[in-house]
Amino acid sequence: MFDLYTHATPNGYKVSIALEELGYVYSVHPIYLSKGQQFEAAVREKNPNAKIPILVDRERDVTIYESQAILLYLAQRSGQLFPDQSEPASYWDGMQKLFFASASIGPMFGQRMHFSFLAPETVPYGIRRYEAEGDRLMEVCDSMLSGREYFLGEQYSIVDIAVYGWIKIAVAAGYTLAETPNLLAWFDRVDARRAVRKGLEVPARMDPSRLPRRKAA
Ligand SMILES: N[C@@H](CCC(=O)N[C@@H](CS)C(=O)NCC(=O)O)C(=O)O
Repeated sequence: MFDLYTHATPNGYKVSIALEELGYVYSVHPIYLSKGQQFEAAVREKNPNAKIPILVDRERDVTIYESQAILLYLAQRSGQLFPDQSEPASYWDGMQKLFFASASIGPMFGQRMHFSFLAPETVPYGIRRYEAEGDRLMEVCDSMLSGREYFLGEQYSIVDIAVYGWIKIAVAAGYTLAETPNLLAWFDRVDARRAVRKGLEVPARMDPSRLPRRKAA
């Protein structure tokens, strides 16, 4: 029913986790980023921004990129994992947190991984800036989770899936959640879900040992 173009990355995992949670049948098409396969014409015609994840819903002839848009599509298609528009306060609480995941969590955590682990040169200002912003965002998440099991309250949702992708890679890279106890409890709760474990196997298990050592500023 679905074709998922993905790789073992935070954004890729979000979609495989959601598909597993919803029990949808899907074919996996691994895109090897290190080989530059995201720039091939067949990928660019699905996503002009040349990035994974991309989801094709063959039944409806719909192709979507941007991980939060894909999560919202799956939630609306299934009628699960997100508040209904008939409950405006809950719906917009979910929307603002999805945008927060798109505009803050993904870009800032991505830059932190880049400057602290992957950049070919050591840029102390870049390291300091994104380490501080990453720490600050983990505190923001911690405050959002105060007194709540999940980002939207009692109900697990695509907001949890969107944030989990990046917290998972941060933990795998050696960041601790000890200073953010609400985030730590939430992470353990989400990490233990069967669909999350299965989604993390798609397309292949992440190997954090492949990351270079963390750079000092
Ligand atoms: N905002 C996009 C970001 C997608 C993204 O950056 N994907 C990365 C992998 S996590 C990628 O395809 N990188 C390849 C490249 O930048 O060339 C989303 O949420 O889907």
